[in-house]
Amino acid sequence: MSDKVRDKLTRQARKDALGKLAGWAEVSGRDAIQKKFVFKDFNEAFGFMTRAALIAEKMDHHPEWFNVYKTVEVTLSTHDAGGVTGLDVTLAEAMNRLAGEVPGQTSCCSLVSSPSEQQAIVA
Ligand code: H2B
Repeated sequence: MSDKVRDKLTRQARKDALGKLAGWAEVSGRDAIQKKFVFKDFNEAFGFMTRAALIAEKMDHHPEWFNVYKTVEVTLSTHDAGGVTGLDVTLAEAMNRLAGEVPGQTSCCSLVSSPSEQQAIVA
């Protein structure tokens, strides 16, 4: 069964999605997107990772990430699809919300768990 959120985005769809994702950029030489989050201190960085991990696990979609002190470098790609899909865009949006980078939104999201319509919903 085809599951649209797990379908690889076209180059144009990826570009359009990135236009709405503050701070995210394409990875050169790889079909993936990345962002470097910089927090106030380690406590905030690790708190972000903990909250993001819970969302990732609910989505069954997991980030590649690297933490040093207050920075978290995140790379998102759907390994099963070999590139960026709707799942990566949804997780990137959720991470931006968690990091407080979407104005007017302090809380994060609940997840619709039906696989065909997995998406973050602002709480
Ligand atoms: N995370 C990411 N980023 N890409 C995947 O393809 C992926 C995943 N696949 N998390 C999931 C787990 C898959 O291995 C399990 C079996 O659903």
